[in-house]
Amino acid sequence: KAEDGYRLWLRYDRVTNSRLLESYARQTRSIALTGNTPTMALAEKELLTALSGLTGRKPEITRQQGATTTLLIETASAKLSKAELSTLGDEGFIIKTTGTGAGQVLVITANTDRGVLYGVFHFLRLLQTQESIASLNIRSVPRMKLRMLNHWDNLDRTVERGYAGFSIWNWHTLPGYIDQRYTDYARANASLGINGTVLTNVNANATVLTPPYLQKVKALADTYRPYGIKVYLTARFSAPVESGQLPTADPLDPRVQLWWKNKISEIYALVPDFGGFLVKANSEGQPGPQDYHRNHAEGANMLADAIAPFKGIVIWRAFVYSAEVSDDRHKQAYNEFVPLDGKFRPNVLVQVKNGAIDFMPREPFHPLFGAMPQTPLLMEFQVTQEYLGQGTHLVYLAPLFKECLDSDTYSKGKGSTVAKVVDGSLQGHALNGMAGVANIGTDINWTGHPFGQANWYALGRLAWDHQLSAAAIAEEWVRMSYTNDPGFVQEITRMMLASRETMVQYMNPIGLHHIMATGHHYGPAPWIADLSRPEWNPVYYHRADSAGIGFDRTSSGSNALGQYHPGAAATWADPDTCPEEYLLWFHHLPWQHRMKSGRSLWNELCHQYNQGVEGVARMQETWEKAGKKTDEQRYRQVKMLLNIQHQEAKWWRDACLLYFQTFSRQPIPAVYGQPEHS
Ligand code: GCW
Repeated sequence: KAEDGYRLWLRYDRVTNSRLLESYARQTRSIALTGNTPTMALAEKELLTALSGLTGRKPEITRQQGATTTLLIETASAKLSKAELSTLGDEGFIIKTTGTGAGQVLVITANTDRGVLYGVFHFLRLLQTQESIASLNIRSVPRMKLRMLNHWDNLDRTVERGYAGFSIWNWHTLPGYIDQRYTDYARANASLGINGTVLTNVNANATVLTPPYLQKVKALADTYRPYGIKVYLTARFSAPVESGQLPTADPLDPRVQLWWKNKISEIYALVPDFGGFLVKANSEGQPGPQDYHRNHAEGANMLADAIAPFKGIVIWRAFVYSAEVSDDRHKQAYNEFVPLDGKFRPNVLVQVKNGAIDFMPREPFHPLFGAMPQTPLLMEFQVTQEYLGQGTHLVYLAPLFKECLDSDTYSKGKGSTVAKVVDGSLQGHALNGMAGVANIGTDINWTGHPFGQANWYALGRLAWDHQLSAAAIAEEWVRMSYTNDPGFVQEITRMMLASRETMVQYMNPIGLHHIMATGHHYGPAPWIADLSRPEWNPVYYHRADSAGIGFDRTSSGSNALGQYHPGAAATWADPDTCPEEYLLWFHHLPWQHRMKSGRSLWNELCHQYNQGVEGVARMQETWEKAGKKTDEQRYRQVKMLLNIQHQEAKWWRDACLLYFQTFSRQPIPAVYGQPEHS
């Protein structure tokens, strides 16, 4: 069955529990779905497909509630009080059992059709995960306004840091041809509540802003609109120059301002609900306002003013570091952006990566969170596993996302979590959100690694509700994507939850970071030292020498720690209180440093690396046992990938330990396993 991976978590396989099957069939026997907008039509179609699969019976769907209606789906249902509806906003929904006896009806309602569609997907999830629907009273409102995917997709269909084939958007056949995959992509996103997508790479040139490409963008926007998904584009700052029309892109030049105004009107004429722009400026060689001695706020505000009349927004990335600044790369974004707090227009958000370096296996939260109270900060997570084993390693990322979201910035006292910064509640920002750099491509299963789908899923679920636990999300995903078999669910959920820590252990234990090979960022290369820019060299980050290892970021070193609120920094500042997972991130410590385990730092490093390898071996065992309960195709795929992961975990361990041993000059304790190639 070639489609095993293609159906994602929307498989809708027959419910195996006969008692539940019976109750689901009864409750969905007669559906009234009022309204016939495109969005309601999608809800209807999804219900038909899903219920036919789940219950084996095609439900009867009418336009009006009748005496026999068991499930009523309508916008602003009179079955609910105005007061109940008033708390739902534009996107929240209610699923509620109303009435009694023969008059009992299950109602799915919201203030908008979009909200109803989200409610329908939620309802279907209950069936897919085999929850009781006998008596429901669910109210769900997204905690964040912008729930987005960022695609680093180029118009030639290559995907920067994409490991699942090519870009799903075939710009050549657009706008005339709408691939089925475009709509399945939208369904999958809508099922999670994702409501925005940036179609183009932050490093892309300005071609997408030319008239022929805007026609193609329009075709995609038209396709996504009924699913509640808005389209955004990256805006290359030098576009006015690249277009050949102006000699400058200086944001304070009236010709430049006019150019953008015109361009934006042109876009809105085609896409009236266009979301706005995502901009990477003055970072890694991209053009930006600083080329004209203007700051980031001046650049962002110019675009913001031009797009404001259309209610569009500008998302300005804070991922900046430059060769000219010799200071710790960790500090650069903070140094550039904090002084600009309060200077951005109200329709600008600053998008901040979860950590200050770059999507490492483990990073402390970015010091900008909590440090720009007057500016809405949008979270940028990476779903694609650039530094995390890419498309071959099984790494479930919800624990990483949660670790960051749950971190306490202390910016307004204890409990000022990153989640509260990005959901806007801490500082009262109505504009707020979370984005994930997508891992989606043309691969038949969308994400390359079958378990990569779980990371797309988790990103969407957490953007909707960051209070969900990583375990709950994994469990849902496993049930929907594989089976409700309790043993399988338990074992595979456990495997997923451990996978991120295992990856940290075999790649970057104890706070090590950025020791991947330069360029592709895949395997280990802590020895690289000769690249032109110091901060591209792994040796810059681990700083191993005969005395010890780690990056001193305390006041005796780069003092990146000084950028955090004292409440957060206090425990990190002292090696004795610093959680060991961040130890070498903040401290350079002697090889003999005593760890909590009683081991020396060197021995602990050996231990951790080896634990990582053993962790993968355990994943292999789990999959071997439980994996047979799934289809042959995915069983074999994951098995082969785990074999590679095991080999590569050993590669990481052996390469890193043999290299670091040249400094520590100590034996690798036999009990932790000798590197195979020593
Ligand atoms: O993680 C790094 C990547 C670049 C990427 C950059 C960014 C899109 O290695 O490929 O460029 O970050 O986030 O801008």
